[in-house]
Amino acid sequence: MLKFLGMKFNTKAIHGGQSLDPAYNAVMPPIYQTSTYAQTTPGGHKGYEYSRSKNPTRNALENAFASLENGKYGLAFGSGMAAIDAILKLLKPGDEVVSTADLYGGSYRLFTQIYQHFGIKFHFIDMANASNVAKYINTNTKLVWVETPTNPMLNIIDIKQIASITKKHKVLLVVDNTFATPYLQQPLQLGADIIMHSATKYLGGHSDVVMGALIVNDDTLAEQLYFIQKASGAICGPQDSFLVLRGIKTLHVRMQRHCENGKAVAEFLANHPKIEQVYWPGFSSHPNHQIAKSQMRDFGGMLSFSTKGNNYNESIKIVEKLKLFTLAESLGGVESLSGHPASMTHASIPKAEREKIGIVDSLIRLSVGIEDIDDLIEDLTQAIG
Ligand code: P1T
Repeated sequence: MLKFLGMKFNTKAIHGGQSLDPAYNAVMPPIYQTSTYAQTTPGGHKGYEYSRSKNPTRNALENAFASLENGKYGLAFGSGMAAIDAILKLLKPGDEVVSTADLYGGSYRLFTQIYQHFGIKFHFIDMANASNVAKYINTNTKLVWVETPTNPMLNIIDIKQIASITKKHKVLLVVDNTFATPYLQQPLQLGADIIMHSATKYLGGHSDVVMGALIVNDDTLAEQLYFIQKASGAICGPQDSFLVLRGIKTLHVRMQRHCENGKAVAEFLANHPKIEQVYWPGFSSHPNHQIAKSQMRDFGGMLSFSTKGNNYNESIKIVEKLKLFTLAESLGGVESLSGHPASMTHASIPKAEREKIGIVDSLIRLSVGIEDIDDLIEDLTQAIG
């Protein structure tokens, strides 16, 4: 394995955790499309017994995940939700979780409609002021769930400050790093215990795979999660592992352009007379801009906005008229996407809860891709009118 001290991020994206394939020195890991491995005597061959437990293509990807996040262990799952599900299986009935109120609707749905039924209690709170978290921690609290930037409001949460609270109370801190990616923010370095990704998004980068990832440093925690991965079996296949590994090799180049285009689109919308508000952490007026500046390298390619007077019909007209920004679930691919969180990604959050955190019916979310910025602005101009 290529291991030298101080490998920079851009080099890690291409080489991190990788070694030449032992069979033919293949530069890219082959797609080991096999469920099982011949054993000369019971006990497996070079540690490989059955692909639910271990697969060489998946291992290459898991090593890349660990390397990118400066972590010791990486684990790949069949979706981001499967990765979240594996974390929640560390808990038992009676345990409590403190989570940011503003988060991906699917995470909220898994927490409230599945794990709450197994006796786990969730507190959804505003973490803009990190010290708020301490008020909700008691002897049953096992986990603090942070998404930053949040989906879809682009709120920023101070990871370092929350880590100082979770460490004091011996509670695990999980950071969903999907929006930022390790290019922009590295939560283990800021004190998180577990990093979670929907690798479907920027890590894969091409809207052709659904996948999840976890990265940890602690040996015991890694052992527990590997056990859950194997025992519950929500793994990803070798073909998808290959695709995400290939996507990761251009992560740094794509992210740089996502950030440039995201900034240009945010500024265009902020100056548009038909737009009420633009949510993007790069604005100095963003409530947690200073934290974003200190914990992120740049501000990313995700943003949300509302139309003047919070006009639902106006917003729907815009997403229907957009041509380059395809109306679709998901984000983080090379192509630009638009979404209507209230009826799409966040529909499983009750309307009253949704509106409390700012997901009004006129809110539009954009995943700004890496097309030519002039074409993206032209598309927005014709759609907004
Ligand atoms: O879709 P999946 O790979 O299972 O990942 C779930 C998930 C977890 N965390 C965050 C922050 C996410 O944004 C997602 C998935 N999000 C979308 C599909 C979306 O359009 O927002």
